Amino acid sequence: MKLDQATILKLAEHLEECELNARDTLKITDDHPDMDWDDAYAIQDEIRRRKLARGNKIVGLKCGLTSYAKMKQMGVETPCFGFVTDYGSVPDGGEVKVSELIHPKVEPEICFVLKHALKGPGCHIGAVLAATDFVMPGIEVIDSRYRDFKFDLKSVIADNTSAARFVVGGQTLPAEGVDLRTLGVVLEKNGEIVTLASGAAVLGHPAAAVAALVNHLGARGEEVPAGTLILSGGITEAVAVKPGDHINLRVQGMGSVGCHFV
Ligand code: 0L1
Ligand code: MG
Repeated sequence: MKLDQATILKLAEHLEECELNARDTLKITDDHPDMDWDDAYAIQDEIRRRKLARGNKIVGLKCGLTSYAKMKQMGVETPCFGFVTDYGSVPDGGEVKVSELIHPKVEPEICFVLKHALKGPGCHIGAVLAATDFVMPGIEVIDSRYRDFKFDLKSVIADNTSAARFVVGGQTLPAEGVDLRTLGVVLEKNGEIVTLASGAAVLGHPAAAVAALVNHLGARGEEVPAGTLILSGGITEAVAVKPGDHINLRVQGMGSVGCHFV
């Protein structure tokens, strides 16, 4: 690690205050160009600790930048991992208040709920599918705290991978009942199709993103417990939204899930 503990605490406080007050900032690597990956995750861990200390709950994990479309859109080549919160959970068909966010975008995702714990290293698609209770459609609302979404991967990791809000819904399916690679997803904004793709856009198979998350946490000695909700990452590029927009995600054989931006 390159940063001392005081700097990690200060950066976590700064990024979390930006999140909670919907205020943007410059990427933190501008002032800390030497920070390393461990520093980045240590800042994210401190943000998580602050939320837990405040009484918030961590209700799921997320994989970010797992599709080639997203990597290309953001100019990075490696996935990243974060968490989602109780206050970030929006009911299917519910409202997302844009005034609480900076510059939200939406991503269509396949979400996994585990029936068995998973621990890396060595986790693979087969282990993920065997441990999955069901999969379901989800919309992630991302909201980078960095001005104009201008960042590098370490800054994004520290900023809890732009996590803001999420909606899960539609129909759940057992993972063995569906080929997640050929699964078609269609994202609509105000009734018009804005982007579409199939599950294989996520690292060849959405379960590969979950395996990567499990291996990442395994390297830190952490297990992913049974019952965990995991967002496997945006299947397409992210789509900007504004007040008045209605977003609907249709996933082949799994119905649809949606939300309104107000
Ligand atoms: O969930 C995601 O793929 C977001 C990762 C962070 C990068 C971004 O804000 O687009
Ligand atoms: Mg995402």
